[in-house]
Amino acid sequence: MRNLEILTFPDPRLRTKASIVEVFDDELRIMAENMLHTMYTANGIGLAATQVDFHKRLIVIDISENQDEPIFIVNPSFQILDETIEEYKEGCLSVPKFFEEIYRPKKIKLSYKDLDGNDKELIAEGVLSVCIQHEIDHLDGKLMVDYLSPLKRGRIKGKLLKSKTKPKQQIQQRSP
Ligand code: GNR
Ligand code: NI
Repeated sequence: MRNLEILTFPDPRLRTKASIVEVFDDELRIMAENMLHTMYTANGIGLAATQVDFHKRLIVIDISENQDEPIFIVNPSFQILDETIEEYKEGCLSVPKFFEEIYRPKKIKLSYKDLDGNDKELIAEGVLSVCIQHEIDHLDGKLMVDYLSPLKRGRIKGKLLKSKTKPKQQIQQRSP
């Protein structure tokens, strides 16, 4: 399995709108397995194909403690079952080290296809609901930071750009 590079904000490729998966072949399954491996290595609970520069509507999620309950989601869409807005302190592997309160509807019904093209549905609330909505946003080129004020978003952008252009300095600073 390959560990894929995760794009970070403000990389413009994160703004790409992913296209519908039409062919359910080995290429798709291999990409899904590589994404799962990449997500587990990064200790994430979800990963959208957009984040690894693959612009198809494919998501992997695993909210289990032991990284042993992966869900592979293709061509997702959802319906809101409970419009109550809940806040959750979200993180994103494409916005590393920042955690912000984001507000989303509480309960959803997700319709999707599995890796073999079979139709599936699931009802989600809590962290699973948050994660699904967060990942579908990625497929539409939308990021967690888009829900923040321009000021906050600008600060995060500045800090991430700085940490990217000065990698050596950053490593030296972290060494004892
Ligand atoms: O690993 C992740 N954790 C997380 C925590 C709260 C809300 C959403 C997430 S998703 C994130 C991984 C990621 O960036 N997925 O796109
Ligand atoms: Ni994310």
